[in-house]
Amino acid sequence: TAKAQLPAETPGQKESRMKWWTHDRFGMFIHWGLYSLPARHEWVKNFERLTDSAYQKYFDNFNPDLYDPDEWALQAKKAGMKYVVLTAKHHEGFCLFDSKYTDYKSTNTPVKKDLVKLYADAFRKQGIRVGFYYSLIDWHHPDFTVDRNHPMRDNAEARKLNAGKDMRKYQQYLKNQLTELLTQYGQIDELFLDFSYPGKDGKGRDDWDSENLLKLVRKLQPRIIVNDRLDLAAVPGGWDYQTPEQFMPREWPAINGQRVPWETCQTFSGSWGYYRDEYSWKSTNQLIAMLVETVSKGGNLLLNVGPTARGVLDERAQERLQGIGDWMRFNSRAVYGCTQAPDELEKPDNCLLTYNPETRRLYIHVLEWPFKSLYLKGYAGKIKYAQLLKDASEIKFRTNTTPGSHTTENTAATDVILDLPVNKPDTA
Ligand code: FHN
Repeated sequence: TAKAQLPAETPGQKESRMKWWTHDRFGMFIHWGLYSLPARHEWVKNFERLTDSAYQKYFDNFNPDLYDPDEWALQAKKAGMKYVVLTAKHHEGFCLFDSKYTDYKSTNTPVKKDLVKLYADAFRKQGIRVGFYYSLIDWHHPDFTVDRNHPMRDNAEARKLNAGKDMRKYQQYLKNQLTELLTQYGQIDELFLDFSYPGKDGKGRDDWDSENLLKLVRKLQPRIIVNDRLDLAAVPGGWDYQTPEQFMPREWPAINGQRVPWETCQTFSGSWGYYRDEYSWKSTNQLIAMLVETVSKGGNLLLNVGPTARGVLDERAQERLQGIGDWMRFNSRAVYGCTQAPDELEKPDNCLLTYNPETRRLYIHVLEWPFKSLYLKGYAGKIKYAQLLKDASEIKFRTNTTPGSHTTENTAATDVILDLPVNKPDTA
């Protein structure tokens, strides 16, 4: 297929299109599908080499009777999440929406509902921008060839069926379903396509017909923000943001010295789908620090929940969302509209910095409360006023006032000393 010319866009146009995203910083990822029934990882079909017929029992029993997307949306809103991305279809191929191109969809299961429609309406009602995750990979579709990532990769029979098959029918299926998702559910603000694995026995841009797919996406939703997993890294306009997954970049990712938009997607517990028996859950404080560190490096955090097969969020997730929301109530000003602090401002020990370039306010996130003084090297003349964010109580600051005496703090005249309360007040 001839490769499409992707729509040209100036850096200023892209910046304007992504302005809300760069401002909002914090979104909810939702991984939900048939894999919520086995409840032991969204790759269970792959890890356990399950055939379609072995997996069918999850389709036959998919009935999230307690599904209430209004409840999910309220929990996201209270946590301070400004956008949301739901798996409309994950690698298992099961569609949470009423697609006319497959029978493998939620409206044909006992729940009989278009879960995506209910999701989009509920989150929009709370003023939360709506996005989709859509899997390029499909371990159920007959035209998706068996490859090194497929559950049937070790099955000679399945491999033989494959021989000589090309992906053009499947490419059309992708286009048809993305057309449904991008025309029947209102404005879609983010599209998380997942994922390419080019090379031997893999799949990449030619298998997806990526340029034509992306051209279609941009035609249907011109303002949409698209991730970097179509294997178009080297193609101008081939992606909008980088997607470091379950890790924290050491610094703001850059290409040829140019910092790029990025969104790290993270889980509470390591698994994306609901995993009943997984116990390595990150603490609320770890998650808050993760959000702050992400923003301190100019990035967005897409934090994932994996609802159960009854359609409710795991209590462990709800507890953490509540804790993050309690923190955001007082501190969201240090997240929304913020980014990495100017390079000339040195980061004090055990602190993270976020900065709002419009208000020119610097936020110092103190991870380890120091005894009495917080040293700001080279900040002299740069600070007008300092306060604790939570209660707006003033924090006095000075340069070193008694050089040479036994009380000297050995700081240079260009340094500033913030005199913090000795004990971290619960208002900090
Ligand atoms: O294989 C998927 C995985 O299940 C999950 O959806 C993540 C989320 O970014 N993406 C792929 C792994 O990179």
